[in-house]
Amino acid sequence: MQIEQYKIDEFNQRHAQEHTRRYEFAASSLANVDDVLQRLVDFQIGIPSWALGTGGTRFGRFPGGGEPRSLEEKIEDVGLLHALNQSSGSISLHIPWDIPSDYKAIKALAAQHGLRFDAVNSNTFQDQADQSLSYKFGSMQHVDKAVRRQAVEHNIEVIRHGMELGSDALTVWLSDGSSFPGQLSFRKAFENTLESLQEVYAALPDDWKVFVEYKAFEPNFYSMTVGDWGQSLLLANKLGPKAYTLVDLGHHLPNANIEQIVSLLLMEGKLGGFHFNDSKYGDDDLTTGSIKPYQLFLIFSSLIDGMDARSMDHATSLAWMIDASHNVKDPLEDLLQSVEAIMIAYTQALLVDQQALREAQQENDVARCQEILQEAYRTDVRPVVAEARLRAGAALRPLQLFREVKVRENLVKERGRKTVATGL
Ligand code: RM4
Ligand code: MN
Ligand code: MN
Repeated sequence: MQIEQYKIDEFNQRHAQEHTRRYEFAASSLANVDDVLQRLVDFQIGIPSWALGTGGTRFGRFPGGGEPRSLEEKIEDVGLLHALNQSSGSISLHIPWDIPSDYKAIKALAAQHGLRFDAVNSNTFQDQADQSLSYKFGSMQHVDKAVRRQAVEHNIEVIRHGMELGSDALTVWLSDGSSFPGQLSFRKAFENTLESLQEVYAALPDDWKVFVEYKAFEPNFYSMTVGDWGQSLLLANKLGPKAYTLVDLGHHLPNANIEQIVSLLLMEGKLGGFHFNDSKYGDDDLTTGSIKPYQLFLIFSSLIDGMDARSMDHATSLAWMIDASHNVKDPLEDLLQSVEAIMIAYTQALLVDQQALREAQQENDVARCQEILQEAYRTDVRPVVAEARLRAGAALRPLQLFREVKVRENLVKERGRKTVATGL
């Protein structure tokens, strides 16, 4: 299915009057609205190929129908999102779930939808049917060198696929760790992991980055070998200038101060990318901004402060990606909501008067500091985000148009009710 531009324009026409009224009001209190709008148009979020179908929990899975059956259909789905919001301009692939059979054709299809390939992900947290050695007791940390070698070779193969598609980063998330005290030597596990990552690092093309993603728990519940940002940063520093830490919002222990973490990673020049999602308890992989929107805003505020301090381009210096799992919502609707929440938080963070904040900090004016942040957070920027979409040729209200043109119904008709996407 494709959404023709005239349908988007027609929809926008119908909502133009109301939008203009709301936008003019919002814009009247913004000093630099054109700059904000341009930043929003430029800001693109990577969509995870593994989250285009229904996820599930260990108790069950409730497929919704019309899920993408192939990499081509996954690209088509991201193309639909991008047509609706013009903010989902890339797709992040997971190997071996998404092995391309014809690179040229896949690249052409992505280009046709205005998409590029974001970081490619390796998978050594599952055993594949044709795999000779098991990852039951870890991959890069494994006590057996042959298992580690297999994990390294897989990562090098992932880099090769990525190179063919024009990606320029590899994300490594390891489920390695232990579930019981005494099961492994923390030091040995870390050293083995470092050695394996060094072998992968040696195979990285010059203009590539490797992102080391950390996670505090699950599937191992006593220790995770890359369990927090300290361990990831340690690895990234030892690996070299092409290695960075990747922050997944759901991978922290409860109440972790993520805005402080990103601030220090940026200070060290070692923040590489992001996996957006939201959670109440653990790695819940819920819609971004659905549970803790204020935290999301604070993270963005910290990011902007840190990026500006190093003169980093907001849109291109970090890899902005979503990592989610959809159990009760339509995956595409959920992703539209996540992108919207990210754009809102980014816009609000752009409104923070950083200069005034620094001054208030210098004077230890705690109340004023809070006022400055909350002034921005409590601004309704939705019309500004909508205006940026309008200027980019997208829909004023992506989710509403998604329903009006019956995207899901059409996908079910085309693909069937009982399709299962590879991925989570
Ligand atoms: C993990 C982690 C990784 C993702 C897998 C599927 O929890 O977040 O980023 O690749 O899930
Ligand atoms: Mn992740
Ligand atoms: Mn995760």
